[in-house]
Amino acid sequence: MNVMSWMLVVISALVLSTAALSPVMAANAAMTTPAKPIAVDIRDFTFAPKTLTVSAGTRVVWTNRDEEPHVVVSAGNQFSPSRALDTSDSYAVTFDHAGTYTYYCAMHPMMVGTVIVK
Ligand SMILES: [Cu+2]
Repeated sequence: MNVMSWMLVVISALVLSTAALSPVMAANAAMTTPAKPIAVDIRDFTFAPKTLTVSAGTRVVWTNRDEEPHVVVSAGNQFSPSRALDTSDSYAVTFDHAGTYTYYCAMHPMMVGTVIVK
């Protein structure tokens, strides 16, 4: 085996091993550390923030800061509705799948919010 053909063997071995490793590397890159819960306040008859963008797997926690009860309801029935939340009550949903989740308050349907899951 001369030097040139030996070089070709080394190069093709490198290319093959890189190709074999890349799916593993892609999988590692896609893995994210568990996200911390994200808070949405219900205050003055609005959801704050009104639109929230989170990564998949994030837990979103709504807390009612008003004196009036509120109910968090998914517009497309994509997650279970909360019970009536009294002052300081919380409701949490973990969003495992990418998508756009619009929700509203069952008692005040003009109160609308959106969770965008990437
Ligand atoms: Cu309400």
